[in-house]
Amino acid sequence: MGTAGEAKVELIGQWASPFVKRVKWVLRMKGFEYEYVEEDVRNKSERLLSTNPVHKKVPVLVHNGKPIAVSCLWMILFKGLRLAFGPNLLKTRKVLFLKGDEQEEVVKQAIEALDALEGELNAKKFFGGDQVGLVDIVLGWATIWLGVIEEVSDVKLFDSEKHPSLACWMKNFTELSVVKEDIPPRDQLVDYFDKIRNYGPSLPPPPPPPPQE
Ligand SMILES: N[C@@H](CCC(=O)N[C@@H](CS)C(=O)NCC(=O)O)C(=O)O
Repeated sequence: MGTAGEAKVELIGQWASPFVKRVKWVLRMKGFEYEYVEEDVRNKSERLLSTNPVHKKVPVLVHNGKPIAVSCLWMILFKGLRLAFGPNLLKTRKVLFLKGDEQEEVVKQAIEALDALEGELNAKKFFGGDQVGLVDIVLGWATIWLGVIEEVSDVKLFDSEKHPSLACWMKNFTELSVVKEDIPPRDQLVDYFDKIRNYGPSLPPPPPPPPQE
């Protein structure tokens, strides 16, 4: 069991989830110790169902036995980000499940979002300047999962020539020790999301074993 001062902190997560990774990044950057509990999202544990009875999703942060509504926190942030950057980059995930015209429309929106982020970064190291901040953490999934989505969906979203600031940011972000130490193996992510694409989001086949914590 992890501790933060006298507090006991647990994170219920799943190895391939970008949402879970965000929470891990924050906890690690802030120096909190925590216990990580891997969840099988296809065969949800009593613990997950009792700590997140409404959404039944990971991540769930449990602080001194009390679950914290992580989703609510991120929803507030996403709202702010949507306002700041126009089309939500997170919609990119939909590319995985779409084909034809519908997929093309989401691809167009994702590229617009990347263009807006490129303008926002404007050669800065991180979105807030020299120091990594919450915007980087919220968007940080893109440094790992965007390429996976592109590969699995056979689409091109990110272009390092058109998005040079984002290319540098991706490198800067993935070089942070808290990020670098905990990147899931790319081939396992591709395999996992390929299965999700083929079987649908709600019924993926068994995931591969999680990489070592
Ligand atoms: N907005 C939610 C999204 C969480 C989410 O979608 N988690 C996925 C894993 S990436 C999950 O638990 N899926 C299980 C399910 O849909 O039943 C949050 O930020 O907590």
